[in-house]
Amino acid sequence: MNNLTRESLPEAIRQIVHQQPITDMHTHLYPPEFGGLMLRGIDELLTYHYLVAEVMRWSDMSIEQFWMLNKQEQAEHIWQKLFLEHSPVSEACRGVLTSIQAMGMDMKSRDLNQYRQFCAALSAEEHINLLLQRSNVEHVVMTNDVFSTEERNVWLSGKSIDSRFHAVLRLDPLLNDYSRTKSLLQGWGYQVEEEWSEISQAEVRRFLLDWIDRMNPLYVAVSLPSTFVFPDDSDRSRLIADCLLPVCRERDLPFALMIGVKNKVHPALGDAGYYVGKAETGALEHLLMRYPYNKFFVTMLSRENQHELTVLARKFRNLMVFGCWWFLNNPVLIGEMTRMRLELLGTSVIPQHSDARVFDQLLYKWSHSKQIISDVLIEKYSDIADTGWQLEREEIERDVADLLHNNFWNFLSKKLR
Ligand code: RAT
Ligand code: ZN
Repeated sequence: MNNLTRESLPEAIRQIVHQQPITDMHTHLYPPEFGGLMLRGIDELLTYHYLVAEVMRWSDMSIEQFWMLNKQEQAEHIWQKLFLEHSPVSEACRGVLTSIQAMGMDMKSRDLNQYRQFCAALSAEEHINLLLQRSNVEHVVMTNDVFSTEERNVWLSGKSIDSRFHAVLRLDPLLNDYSRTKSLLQGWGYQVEEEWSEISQAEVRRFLLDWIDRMNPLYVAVSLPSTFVFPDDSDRSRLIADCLLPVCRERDLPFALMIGVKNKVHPALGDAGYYVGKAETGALEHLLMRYPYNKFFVTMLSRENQHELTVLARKFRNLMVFGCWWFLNNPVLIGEMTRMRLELLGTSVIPQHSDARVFDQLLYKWSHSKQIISDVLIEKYSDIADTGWQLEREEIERDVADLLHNNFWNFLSKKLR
């Protein structure tokens, strides 16, 4: 055993966190096999929807005019407004700078064309390999929307997929818009009826099982509005109770619930137009209590829900809390949430996921979060060292591996009975 002194602790923790390979359990990244769905490079970084929302606060053009620009022009507009005319202090802006810096580009030049040339000189495979290696991300968990024609066609083509990438069956259109999705299912040969009948149930289950067999997902996921209730007299509740939960249990797949979105309060902004709402945790309590043999990954979007969610995880071992999602992925909130989770749950959480959409974002999303996770760990280990508890390097390495890697994989294989 390798004892750590109070003095050597900060440096040792930073090193351990830095060296720990990551399983990124929720991203929107795709390997090159998915063609145009794979995003990389400076123009994609700058047109990230988090920055589209920010640029409209300064922009003198309307959002409609902005969407008429091509990608490079949009990127230039964002660079001009958010980086040159104002200092890029927001988290999403800072992220672009961290990513540029981490790729070894010249920070002084502020020249987009130079950054473009750097990316263009790399093949997609070279670029991805470099980014995965520099961010120390070992496993990338995707978000796979089988209701998108582009994505569905890749799966139907039967292409084999880079083994560092793992599928997730994402079901928002099924659970949030069943009246429209029904006709898609019918068109694909599933005999769902207008009524919620035994036949409809069996056919939705058949659809789910077919896609599980095809994609081999690590879990099934949905993003839910802040108004989510369960059970109730809705298509969504019927689908969850009669199809999702039985299928997940049969295949031993966790069901990931991402709760708290307010649908497009400003639709013209596209992906940037969503908002956040505080949810009731009653639905979750019911699911955890009533379905003890199903496993649930849960993240919530509202800061106000974080305490309830963390306390709930103290009651149910079939709940794994994960990530600081979307509007919570800011240093001040990551720090607060990570500290609270460690204080209430010890290391039995998954503190972060990247939600990256553009490969280069892995560099900043993880380096920024690792810095905060390290700070919180230094504080927590120092507190226990103050009691006289001996800190062993190997034990801290074990804990950090749990947080950034093993808790995810162990939860997948966890047997609940
Ligand atoms: O954070 C985001 O990129 C959001 O737009 C959403 O994609 C969210 O993460 C989700 O998975 O629904
Ligand atoms: Zn996401």
